[in-house]
Amino acid sequence: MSENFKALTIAGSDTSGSAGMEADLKTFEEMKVYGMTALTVIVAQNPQTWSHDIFPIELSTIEKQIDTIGGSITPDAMKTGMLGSAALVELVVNSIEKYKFKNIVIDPVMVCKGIDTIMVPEAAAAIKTKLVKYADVITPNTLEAAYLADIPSIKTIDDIKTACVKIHELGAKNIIIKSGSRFASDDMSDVLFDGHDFLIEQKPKLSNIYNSGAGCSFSAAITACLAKGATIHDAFKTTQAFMQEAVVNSFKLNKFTGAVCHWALRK
Ligand code: PXL
Repeated sequence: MSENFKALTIAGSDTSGSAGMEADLKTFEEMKVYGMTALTVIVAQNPQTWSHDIFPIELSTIEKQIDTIGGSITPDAMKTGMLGSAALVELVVNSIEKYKFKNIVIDPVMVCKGIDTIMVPEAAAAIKTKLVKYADVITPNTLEAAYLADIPSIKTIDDIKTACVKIHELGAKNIIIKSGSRFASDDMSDVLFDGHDFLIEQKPKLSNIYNSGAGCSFSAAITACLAKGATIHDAFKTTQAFMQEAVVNSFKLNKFTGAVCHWALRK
């Protein structure tokens, strides 16, 4: 009989289903990992403009959810997504200490698609100064990585490498920076830095695709792999293959957005 692995996500709900805890749970399921959630915010989109409204869940309610899991179930891995306040970041830090969570993946959600400025500066600052040091893996995009590394911008692979080293100095064990489509070149690159070596995955930029939820799904896939006992290098490779198919098979949801296809490898 195979073992049943379990993972927790402390994340927000994206009502449209492409990002946030919806993406995390779909990814966990595809990777045969049992998913659990502590919900932090609810994001609702305006159907006429697709502007995002964010409705925070009360801190004490989030604490109760984390206690449900930490106090009675031992997750094999956990990840964080949208943490909307410095107080919530502190709660997550305290919970990691209290429940000795392991295989911790920090997706430092600070920006959302279409909004390229740091959404909640006090939460971003708390992530940088208090949470990053607990990360077994941290998975920023280039905007989040530039913020964490305190460099003006990230435009090249060399910039990514510099940011990786600086974020490693903040205490994160492994850093994966995803250039996504923000690079000016025809390629996109994901870079893993394990504190010693860089592993660079370069691939051509795809056209006619949707990538909403790609960041959340990526970090969830890494989390699922770690829950099953994979090394960081194997987790990185498995996640690349999973995300490639998910993005190639992405589909339109409405006139504003589309979603990556979590079940693409089963098609
Ligand atoms: O992709 C970042 C993200 C994370 N979490 C939630 C979101 C979004 C983007 O919309 O809604 C809940």
